[in-house]
Amino acid sequence: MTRVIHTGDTHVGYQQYNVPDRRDDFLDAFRQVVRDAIADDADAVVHAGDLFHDRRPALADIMGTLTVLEELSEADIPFLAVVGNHEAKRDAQWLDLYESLGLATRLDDEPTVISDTAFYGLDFVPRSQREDLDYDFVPHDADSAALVTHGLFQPFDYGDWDAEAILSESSVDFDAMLLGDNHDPGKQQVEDAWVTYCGSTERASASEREDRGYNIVTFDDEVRITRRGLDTREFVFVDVELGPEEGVERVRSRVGQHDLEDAVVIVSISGDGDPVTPASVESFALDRGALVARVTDHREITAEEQETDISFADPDDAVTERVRELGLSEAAHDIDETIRASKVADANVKDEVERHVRDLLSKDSDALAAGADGTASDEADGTDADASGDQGDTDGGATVNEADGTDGDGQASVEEFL
Ligand SMILES: [Mn+2]
Repeated sequence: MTRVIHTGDTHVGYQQYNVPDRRDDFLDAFRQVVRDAIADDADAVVHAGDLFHDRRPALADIMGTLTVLEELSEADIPFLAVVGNHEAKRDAQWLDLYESLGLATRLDDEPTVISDTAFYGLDFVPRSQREDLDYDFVPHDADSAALVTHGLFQPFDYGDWDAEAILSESSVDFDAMLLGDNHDPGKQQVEDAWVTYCGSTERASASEREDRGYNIVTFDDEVRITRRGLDTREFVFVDVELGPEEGVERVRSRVGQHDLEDAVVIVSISGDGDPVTPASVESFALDRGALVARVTDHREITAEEQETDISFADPDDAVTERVRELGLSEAAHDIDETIRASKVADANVKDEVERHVRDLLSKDSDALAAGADGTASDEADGTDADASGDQGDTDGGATVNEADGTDGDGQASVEEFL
């Protein structure tokens, strides 16, 4: 019997919302996984990619991760990993550094046998290069075998890489595929194998509402997958649907019903009612001890109301308002978020947008068509393509121009980023 912890998408070094505490949170979550493995005396920790958020992690992140891996190593528990899309470099990987220090094993097409299970690895492979893969693995004589890899796999939603095809083409019979990339955990049976995502260990975006955790995978006569939760930063999600004539007071009162101390507060406004200045809700939450507060207003506000509502107290708010006026598709909004907001590190923006656009277009060739509610498409034509280097820019005027670069009225303008 072999019992391993399957984790991934730890995104160490991600300073989410530009708050240093959040950067610590991502390392803390990874440390928790490792300490659980030690407490449980797991046979190994298997990491399915995106150990780091950025392919150029800061020295503090490299050192912090080193310290965590040393703890694991002192407990004689192997760390087996593959390279994800966030951290992949063209030449040597950070994982190789840890491997050279005896702290990690980079899984590949040769078996790494732990107890009576053979583990293999396949790093993230960009879609354009997948046709060249032959899924040829060196044979093993262990009782069970698992493939650890990173990508969006069918049969899960949004998959663009077919797990069933990999299982049938592989020269080794795998009992399980241990996956990273999709931050939502899940498991499905494909033919005779279990295909499972462990999920991220901290919320890397506000869409990751469910509690975070990891998988415990046991290889015996059969494969068993259970989950264990992690104690991560508190997120408070407040979804407010405003009725006619309701406004900021209603939003504040809903937000005020929660314990906000040290929490990340994510407020989502929909429905009807009066204009609400996000900054007024955000400062309300911060006054009550929130670490971070973010407000998204999903209502359609007319241009007339908009003019009286824009506050330049915070240029980011003004940009958010302006971007909403542009009538972008959901897809273009996503891309704007990638480029302009702090979610993706500067160095990764170009690749992330490229990957995202490819994914979107492969699913729906109209994905980047302008949203139906566009009111300002004329102004949207200034396609400044230099946004990727300028995320830190706090000059309101300049940032508004950069936001135009993601204009959804043209695939053409988006393609300038590629
Ligand atoms: Mn990830």
